[in-house]
Amino acid sequence: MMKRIAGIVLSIFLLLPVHVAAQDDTVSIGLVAPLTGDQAYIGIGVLQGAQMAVEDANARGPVFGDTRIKFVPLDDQHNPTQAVMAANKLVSDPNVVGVVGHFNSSCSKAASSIYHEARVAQISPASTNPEISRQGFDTFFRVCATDDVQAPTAANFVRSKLGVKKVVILDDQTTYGKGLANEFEKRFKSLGGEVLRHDGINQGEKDFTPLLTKIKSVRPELVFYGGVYPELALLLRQANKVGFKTTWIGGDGIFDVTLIKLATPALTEGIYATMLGVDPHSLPSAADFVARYEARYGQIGSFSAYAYDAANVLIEAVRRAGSEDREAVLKEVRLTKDFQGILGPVNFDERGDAIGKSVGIFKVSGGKFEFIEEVKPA
Ligand code: ABU
Repeated sequence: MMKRIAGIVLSIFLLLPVHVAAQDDTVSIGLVAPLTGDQAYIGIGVLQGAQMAVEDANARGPVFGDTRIKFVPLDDQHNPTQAVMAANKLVSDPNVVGVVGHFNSSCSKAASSIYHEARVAQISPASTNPEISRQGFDTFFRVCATDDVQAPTAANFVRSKLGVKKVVILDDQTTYGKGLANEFEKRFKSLGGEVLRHDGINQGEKDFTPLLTKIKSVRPELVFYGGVYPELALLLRQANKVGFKTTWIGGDGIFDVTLIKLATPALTEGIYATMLGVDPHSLPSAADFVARYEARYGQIGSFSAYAYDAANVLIEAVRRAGSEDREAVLKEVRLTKDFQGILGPVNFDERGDAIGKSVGIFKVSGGKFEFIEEVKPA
């Protein structure tokens, strides 16, 4: 009998380390955004939002069994080549079941075929170009509105609310910037507006004064900018240098406090931007996240709450799948129904696009983006 008890005790003792090891089991979720370079501020906001979702989930306990979530952030520097390298790195790790990312449409699009081939769910918090979800990849999802909604909203506002007839359009020739600008042009012309010029710039370019001088000479009432904030900050500074004063509007890519810091509050005063919804500060559902984020990091990034929602959709899918099987997780992401995100319910259509997401219009006033109105989807 004593021998039997000793045997049981020994077996329990031998089993213990195995049990402890099982508690260290993880399933990995990737995050890819521009974490270095001139878009790092917005990218780090995305990283921090997703990271908080993972930390919150792990604080609640294992996602299934003894398994907790491991967070694997990678930097794509808003460069599609780097994005593909990051995607290849993530999918080569069999522990990775899903990815929050990327931020830039050009990067999300370039990486999407890698995730598709590897059956890894990709949920972008911010990539708004409509073409990404039209490639037929059942692995792509996003929690934000798309530019075929965002740009017409801007054009309607410019034409009807601001009463502007003659514009110049500038874009940064990226998947996002060009797509947004083209959609704006289409709707603006259909409303009887006139496009005096439509020019392309290059990301990373530093001297826009020759172009701005030409634009100044056609005297537009407004310039629509399709691109991200670093180049717009330079454009505004150099427009001031060449004595070109007009009204500017851009999309969610310019919606970042860094624009105001880089270009100065004075030169950004009165600039309009569309954003993919309302200010999270005004949403009771986002209050807890915003308070915790801002206590820890300072002002919430423009896409931090979107990243939090995207990561939580993915985490919830892993929980429902109860498995590290990529196909099982993917199936659960697809089955997402009325997920209660902090920015509102998340549902996907058959392409993986978010259903029912609105677009907000903001104006820089006193060094801050002030909310003007929300345009709900038709
Ligand atoms: N949607 C804003 C910037 C990210 C992108 O779509 O490229």
